[in-house]
Amino acid sequence: MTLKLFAAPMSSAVPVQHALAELGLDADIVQFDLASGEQKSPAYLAINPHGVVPTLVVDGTPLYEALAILQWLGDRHGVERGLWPASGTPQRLVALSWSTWAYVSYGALVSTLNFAQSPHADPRLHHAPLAADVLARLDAALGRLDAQLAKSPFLLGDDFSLADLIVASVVTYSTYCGVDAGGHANVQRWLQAFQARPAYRKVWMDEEVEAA
Ligand SMILES: N[C@@H](CCC(=O)N[C@@H](CS)C(=O)NCC(=O)O)C(=O)O
Repeated sequence: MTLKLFAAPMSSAVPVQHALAELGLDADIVQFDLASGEQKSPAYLAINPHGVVPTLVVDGTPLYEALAILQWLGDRHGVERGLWPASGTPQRLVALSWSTWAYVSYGALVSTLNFAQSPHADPRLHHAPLAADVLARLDAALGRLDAQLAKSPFLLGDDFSLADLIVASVVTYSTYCGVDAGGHANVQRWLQAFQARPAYRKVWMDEEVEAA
């Protein structure tokens, strides 16, 4: 199987690079400079019509949307490595529920927060009451995640899985957007375990070197 990943520094492609490293998979990685607009070239739009990264090309077929890529990596390569639950198990349902929650439900709130207050968003869209309301909703969401993590060290039990990678990647990103996870002790403990993983440290250290 050949894998080619279109990525960019400090982007939604980094969790995919982290997952590839956790799985020990080799991929040909093409790093775009998003500021130069390479992702809008006709050649790339023929691969991903949305003109964004990441795209993972699997034996010539493009797969896009970070969540879809990560869930596919779990299905195709994670089960045999003990990093994703087998199809038909209750744990698979837990993995799909939390990973989709992170990108879709929690992620929608983070996007709204960015529109409402991010220095990178159009200031005409800024809205302090909306930002405050969304921050309260995000805090409540983290409270529910905290309750799940009170039951076991990781989302699926005693061992780290790609479900943790997916959810913790989104939660870590949200902390860079202004979400304070400090009031949630189980989330804190779990984020520290996630960020201490050698594959996480390697991928992010490479990112920092590239961005410097
Ligand atoms: N929902 C998409 C979001 C992809 C996305 O917006 N990627 C950004 C980088 S984080 C991008 O490529 N931006 C370039 C652009 O919009 O031109 C996913 O999860 O894959």
